[in-house]
Order: sequence, then C-alpha cells, then structure tokens
Amino acid sequence: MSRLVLVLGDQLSHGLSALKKADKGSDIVVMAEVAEETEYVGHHPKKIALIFAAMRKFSHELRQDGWDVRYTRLDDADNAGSIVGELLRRAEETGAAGVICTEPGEWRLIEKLKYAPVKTHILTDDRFIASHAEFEAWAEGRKALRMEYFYRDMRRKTGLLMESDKPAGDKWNYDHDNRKAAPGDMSVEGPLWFEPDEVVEEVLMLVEAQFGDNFGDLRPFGFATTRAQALKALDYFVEHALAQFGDYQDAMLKGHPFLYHAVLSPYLNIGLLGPLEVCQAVEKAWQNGDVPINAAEGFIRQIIGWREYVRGIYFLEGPEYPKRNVLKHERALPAFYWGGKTKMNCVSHAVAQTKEQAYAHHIQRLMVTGNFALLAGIDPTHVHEWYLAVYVDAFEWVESPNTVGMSQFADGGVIASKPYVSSGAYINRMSDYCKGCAYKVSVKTGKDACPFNLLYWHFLDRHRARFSNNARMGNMYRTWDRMDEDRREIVLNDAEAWLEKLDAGDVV
Ligand code: FAD
Ligand code: DLZ
Ligand code: SF4
Repeated sequence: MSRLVLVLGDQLSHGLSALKKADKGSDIVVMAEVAEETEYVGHHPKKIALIFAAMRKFSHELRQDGWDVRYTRLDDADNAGSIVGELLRRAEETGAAGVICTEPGEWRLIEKLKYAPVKTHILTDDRFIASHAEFEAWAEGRKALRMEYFYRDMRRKTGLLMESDKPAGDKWNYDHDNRKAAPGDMSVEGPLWFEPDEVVEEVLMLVEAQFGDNFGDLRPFGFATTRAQALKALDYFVEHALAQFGDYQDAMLKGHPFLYHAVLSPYLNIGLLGPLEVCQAVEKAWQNGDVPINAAEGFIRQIIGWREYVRGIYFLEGPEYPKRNVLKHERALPAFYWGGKTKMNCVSHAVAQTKEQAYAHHIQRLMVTGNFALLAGIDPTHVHEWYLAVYVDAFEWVESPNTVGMSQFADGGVIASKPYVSSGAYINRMSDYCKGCAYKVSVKTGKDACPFNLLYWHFLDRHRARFSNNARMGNMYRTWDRMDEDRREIVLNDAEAWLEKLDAGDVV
C-alpha cells in the first residue's frame, strides 16, 4: 500500500530522512504551497518567493528522479489551505494508507502533524550535526549551557579544524582577532545573485498579487533557488569574501548591507545546502592557504557551534520557549520596525535594509534592532514575531533562540550569560551610522542625547535586582553608581521622557 511522503518548504534536501525511508516505486510525495504557512506571521515577500520558487524547482528535480509528486500551488482551486488539509485531500485522492515526514522545525507544525486525523510517522531530521539525543546528553547536569563547550565537542565530532585531538593552531577560538571596525573606504562585492528565470518570475507575480501588502520589497529578487545555484553561491563566498569574514564580522556600513558575510543561511535553512559540506569547503580553503585561520574558524564556529546549539536549545526547552518574558517587558513594537519614521539613523538603516533585502547580518540584528528593543522594554513576543517575519532565513527553531534568548534575554539566561545591551558608543565604534544622525552619540543627556545612551542606564537601573550580582555586569553597575545622584536622576528622567514620546507615537 502506498504512503504519502510530506516534503515541507524548508526540507528541500534530496537526502531528507523521509525520502530515504520512502519507496520510490509505490510512495507519493506531497508538496503544498498553503495559506496557513504563509499567514502565521506576515512573511517578507522575498522569503515567500524564495520558498515557493525553490519548492517548485525541487519538485521538478524529484519528478526527474522518478518520484510521483503531487504538488499544490497556492492558487490551485482545490487547495485545502493547510499542510494537514492537503495531506487529507491527497490521501483521499490516492488511497494512501498513511504519511511519513521528517520532523518540522517548528513545534506548531509538529503538534499539528502529531494529532492529524491521518496516521503520520515523524522521522528524525538528520540534516544537522547533533541529534536531539546528543544535545540532551551534553546538556544533562550542566549548570550553564554555554555554546563554546558544545562547539568544541562538535569540532571533535566532525574533525573540522582538528589536528588529531588538538584544535588547529592550538586555539579553539580566534574571536579575539575578529572584531575590527570597518574602514570607510572598503571595497566589497557582496554575494552572488541570480537572474530570475521563468519559474521564479511566475512565483514573483503570484507573490506580488497575494502578498503585495506585506512588509518588504519583493524586487529585485536574486536568491539561489536550486541546490546547483546555492553551491555556486557557496563557492563564490569562499573565493571572494571568506578571507575577510573574520576581521569584519561585526562591522556595519551604510552602503554595504552584506559586507563579507556569506548570505548562506537561507540556503542552509531550506535544505539546499548542508552544514557539513559548507564547513568542509571553508576548511579546504584554509588548508590550501587561501584564507587565514581566524576567518575559517570564525565561520565554522557559527555553523557547527551557534547554529547547532540554538537548535538544541529550541528542542530542549519545548514549545513554550518562544513565549518567555522573564524581564516582563510589555511595550508594543514601535511602528518604525515596520518602516515608520525614526530619527535614530542606526535603526532606520537596519530596518530599511531589512525591507529591501530581507537580510541583515548578525550584529545589525543583535546590536541595533535587538539592542533597542531590549533597552526600550519591548514585549519579546512582538520582537520574536517581527524577526520571524522579516528575514528570509527565519524559521522558528533558529530564530526564536536567537531573538528570545540571545537578543532579548527573555529566557532568563539559558543562552546568554548577560544581556546584549550597549550604549551608542558600541554602535559608533562598529559602524558609520552615527555620522549624520539627528542624535549625538557623544551626548549623554538632554534632547540631543543618543537614545541608546539614555536607555542603557534606564535598563540597568530598572533591572538592578536581577543583574547587579552578575559578575559580568559588575563594572557597568559600578560606573552607574559612581555617577553623582543628580546626574543619575537627569538620565533616568530624560529616558522616561523619551519613552513617553515613543509611546505617544511621536517621531523619535
Ligand atoms: P554569516 O555571518 O556569514 O554566518 C555564517 C553562517 O553561520 C550563517 O549562514 C548561519 O547559518 C550561521 N550562523 C551565524 N550565527 C548564527 C546564529 N546566531 N544562530 C544560528 N546560525 C548562525 N539566523 C538564521 O539562520 N535564521 C534566523 O531567523 C535568525 N534570526 C536571528 C535573530 C536575531 C535577533 C539574531 C541576533 C540573530 C539571528 N540569526 C538567525 C543569526 C544570524 O544573524 C544569521 O544566521 C546570519 O545573519 C545569517 O547571515 P549570513 O549567512 O550572511 O551569516
Ligand atoms: C515559511 C513557509 C511558507 C511561507 N510557506 C510554506 C508553504 O506554503 N508550504 C510549506 O510546505 N512550507 C512553507 N513554509 C515553511 C514552513 O512554515 C516550515 O516548514 C515550518 O515553519 C517548519 O520549519
Ligand atoms: Fe544610533 Fe545613537 Fe548613533 Fe544615532 S547616535 S546612529 S541613535 S547609536
């Protein structure tokens, strides 16, 4: 008896466990563009277009490979509107006895499939380096789940940058060499883009018609939509940008949205590329002497360290994790996150770039939009929904630990040992945003003061009970406490006044 094999929009890998388990001779692949997946947040149009175009091309590759694929387009008249609805419809159509699928990357969909009125067998997603069981075993009994130690285990497991049982160059982590501010006159090529072909163009027209009101610019669209293209993007990154990746990883420049970043997360996250092959290409470039170790190690750490670690946390912590709010932040997300006006140059640039590209690099996400939200006390659930919507690489398993945990400290420190907050000085050091800003980064109080300066102290003051005993924050509290009392009162009053204007909807 035949079974249905579900392949989701972020499971576009020929080696997917569900495909490996299935019988090409008798089983039937189901792929579906459905309203429910496009509506759980208002996804950026580029993200929807990437997923639909890559799904359509992947289904074509599967057919060429001999599979019977039932593909549903969003505008098909009999589209049931949800993944489970489509499975039921296809089961009735084909007489299939049950469903096999690879575990989705979101608790919401796992629950739906678990309780679907058709027998569904959920298989492990083995496209990652660490399994759930391995991560649980690593986490078991540890007081703190710090990424660095997990990362070292992943280095040992994969053998990447290892010389027998020692790290290459005798150091596990070269981050110390990686925090350079970008010089203003840098020449940067950016990632490899692809001209839309007929399939992509058809999807762009559909997305334009159906999601034209969503936040974000659909065109120009240049993402890779097949594995062959994604492999070219990987080669291009290794050849043109990797060598500088480490040095300027944290830098932010107005005219250069991508700097030396890989822009490979969308392809990794929808399954066009695998984490190990990407890291092996980077390791090879280092072995050939084409890139320095700080670049190769820094990059590999992001993938076998951070990427695997946040996935481990998402599945370890359970379905309620994205709703956590230990700091009890309740302010609504300001309109400028959706493109409304703000006088803060850094936020305005990061949001404008997000609208154009559906992309911002890590430090823009963490230290500009994330930092502001945390300092201003925005409800982390709103922040989470924003990040899940606006970035082309956003799927809950990777987005929520980064947002709720790393960026908003809403999980109480499961991921971060201290909140990622900074005053304007950090943004000024790492970017060219402060030049030309209506606020002055060197001004600490008064109407010209950079809001990050005001809110930084406001944050520390209002969360003193939680953070003053944190060893890594002692210096910050000592600096605050050394200020004379009148000055502290002025800072706090100015911060309050600024937040009142924000709440009143003034352009701030
Ligand atoms: P590079 O800087 O070139 O890094 C190389 C690769 O390392 C990336 O492709 C990515 O796969 C991996 N990586 C790097 N940092 C992380 C990290 N912290 N967590 C997981 N993988 C990492 N990443 C996502 O893939 N999806 C998200 O939805 C997402 N949301 C984020 C939200 C916030 C608030 C923050 C602070 C970070 C988020 N990240 C997310 C992590 C990181 O910002 C992106 O992975 C990175 O910007 C992707 O661009 P890139 O491919 O050019 O990365
Ligand atoms: C993000 C997304 C979107 C926008 N649309 C679809 C879709 O129509 N069909 C589909 O199979 N997957 C889609 N996805 C990806 C899913 O939302 C994703 O598989 C889950 O969030 C689990 O990670
Ligand atoms: Fe951002 Fe402050 Fe710099 Fe303006 S002065 S760009 S608000 S950090």
